[in-house]
Amino acid sequence: MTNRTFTMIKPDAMKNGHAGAILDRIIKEGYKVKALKMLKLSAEKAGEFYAVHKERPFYGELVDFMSSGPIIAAILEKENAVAAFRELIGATNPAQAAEGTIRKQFATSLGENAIHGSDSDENAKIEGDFMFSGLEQI
Ligand code: 3AN
Repeated sequence: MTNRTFTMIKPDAMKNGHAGAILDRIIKEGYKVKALKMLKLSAEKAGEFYAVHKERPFYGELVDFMSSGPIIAAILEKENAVAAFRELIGATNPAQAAEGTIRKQFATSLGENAIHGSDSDENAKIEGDFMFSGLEQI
């Protein structure tokens, strides 16, 4: 079984110069890139993307952060992509992320945690289609 997940390299990792190392790690872990672009989200678009967290106390902070600078968005393919990629990125809080995970290596805090990974096949599809047109997905 092969499937897809959606990721974003977040503004903190971009600003700290980790984008190349993170993409290299992802590719070395066997993910095939099916869509890729750099963009800067408006606050409105970031708010829409994270609408599920609207009622959470950190929503405003999250929207401000995600629209604070450029990101790299990508759709990735590998067997069992969603679960495998969540394992590769590590826990939401980098202080709790396992050794060898991307967040352990590159994230700075719970709010600024370097990278996003979809939490289900359904959300991977929704998030990928939110960020990429059909023509941009191979
Ligand atoms: P994950 O990104 O590991 O799936 P979610 O979906 O619970 O985590 O949260 C989405 C994003 O919201 C996280 N990547 C993080 O940037 C931010 N976030 C989550 N919990 C907190 C929190 N308690 N305080 C600040 N930001 C948070």
